[in-house]
Amino acid sequence: MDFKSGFISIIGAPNVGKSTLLNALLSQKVAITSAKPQTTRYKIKGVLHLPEAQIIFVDTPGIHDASIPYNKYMVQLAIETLEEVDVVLLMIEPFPKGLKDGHYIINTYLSQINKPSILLINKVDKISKPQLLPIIEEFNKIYPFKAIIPISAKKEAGLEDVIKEIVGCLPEGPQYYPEDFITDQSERQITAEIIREKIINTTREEIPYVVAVTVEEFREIPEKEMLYIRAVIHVERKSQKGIIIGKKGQKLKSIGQAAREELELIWGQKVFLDLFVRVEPNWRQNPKVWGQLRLKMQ
Ligand SMILES: Nc1nc2c(ncn2[C@@H]2O[C@H](COP(=O)(O)OP(=O)(O)OP(=O)(O)O)[C@@H](O)[C@H]2O)c(=O)[nH]1
Ligand SMILES: [Mg+2]
Repeated sequence: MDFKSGFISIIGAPNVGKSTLLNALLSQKVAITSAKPQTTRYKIKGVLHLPEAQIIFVDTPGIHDASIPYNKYMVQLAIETLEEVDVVLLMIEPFPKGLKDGHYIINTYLSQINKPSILLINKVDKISKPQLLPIIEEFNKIYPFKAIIPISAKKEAGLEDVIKEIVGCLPEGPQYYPEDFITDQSERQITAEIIREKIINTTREEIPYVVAVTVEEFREIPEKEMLYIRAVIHVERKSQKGIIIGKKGQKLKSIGQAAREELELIWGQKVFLDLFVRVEPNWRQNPKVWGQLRLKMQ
C-alpha cells in the first residue's frame, strides 16, 4: 500500500477543545489548554506517525469576532490554515452557543473553500444521545462534510474514528518529517507556553488575556547539571504587574514553582527558573511590538 500524508487544520470557536484533541491524538502534551477561551495564540504543528500515514495536525487559535488587533491577528492565523491544508477538522460544542458558532464558521469561512472537511462534535460526555442526533442532522443538511463524528477529546472517546476518517481523506504523499519529530515549536516557545498556561490557570478577569511570555535565556549549566531559564512576563499595565507579582511576591513564586515542576519533567533535568514581570503598554494594540516579543512566530 502506498504511503499517505497531509496537513490537517483543527479549527473552531475558542475553548471548544481543539488543543485538548491535539494532545489526545498525539498522546503527548504539545499545546497548552485551559478552561478559559483564547488560550492558543499560534499555529502549532503536531505530527502523528502511523505505519501507513503521517498526519500533520495544525492546532489554531479559536475563531471569534475579534476587535482587539492582536485577536484579529490570531483569528487570521486560524483562517489562513484553510488555504494551507489538505483536510479541515471543524470542531463544535453541542450547546446552543457552540452550534451558533459552528454555523458562523461554516457560512463565513468553510463554504468559501473546497477542501475535504470533517465535523467533530466535541464534549459529548456532557450531553445525552437523543440530544446528539438532531445536531448531526442539522449540520448534515448545511454542508457536505466527509463525516460528522461525536467525540470527547477529554475522555479520549471517538478518536480512532477521527484518525480513520482523516486517513481516508489523505492524498498519497511522502514522510514530510522524521519519526522523532512531534512538534515544530522551539524549546523556548514550549517553555514560554508552559509558563503562560500556569498564569492563565491561576489568574482571573483580564489577566490571562494581557499576558505574554518570552524566554530570554535558555542554557545548560553543565557543572550543576541544570537548565537556567530566564523568562519575562509582559503585561499591559502597572496594576496588572502588581497582580502577577502578588503580596510579597507570593503569586509570582507559585506561578514559577508550578511552571518549574512541569518544565523539569519536560526537559528531564533540574531547572532554575528566573521570572521577571515587565509592562509593555497596550502590546495587544500594537503590531510593531508583536515581532519584538516574538509573538509572531509563525
Ligand atoms: N467535558 C469536556 N471538556 C472538554 C473536552 N475537551 C476539552 N474540554 C475542556 O474544554 C476546555 C478548553 O479546552 P482547550 O483544548 O484549551 O480548547 P481550545 O479549543 O484549544 O481553546 P482555544 O485555544 O482557546 O481556542 C478545557 O477546560 C478542556 O479540559 C471534552 O471532550 N469534554
Ligand atoms: Mg487551544
